Amino acid sequence: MTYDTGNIFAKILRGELPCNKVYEDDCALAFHDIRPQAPVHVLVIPKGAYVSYDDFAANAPDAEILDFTRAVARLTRELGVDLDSGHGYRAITNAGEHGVQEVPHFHLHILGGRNIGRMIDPA
Ligand code: DGP
Repeated sequence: MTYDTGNIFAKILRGELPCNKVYEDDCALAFHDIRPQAPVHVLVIPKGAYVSYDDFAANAPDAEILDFTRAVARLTRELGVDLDSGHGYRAITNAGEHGVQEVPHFHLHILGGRNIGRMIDPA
């Protein structure tokens, strides 16, 4: 799947649209989800142009995957949802049609601040 440079998160990365930023480093940006589904609902995205987790996992250079993963750990600690200082969280990424992905730039949802409940709606 070709990366669409006009997607909303690409515009946020270019500074063309605002976001409520909570974390940024060389490889990643994290900001509050516009439609929060938990007290903590933050999206973390790589700065590289990847359509989905599937694209990122298959095609990103090793260093980018490592840096992104470490950025997630720093973010969860800053958010206070990590297992040392907090009560945990759920990390979700939606990919493609069956994953019901809305924005075609890879993003990880970090959900916490309460017990998140069942993993998926069984319906
Ligand atoms: P999904 O692609 O299905 O994983 O969901 C995309 C998420 O992105 C959804 O929870 C709402 C959020 N979102 C969509 N547009 C914006 C936006 O412009 N700003 C922010 N902060 N979040 C957005």
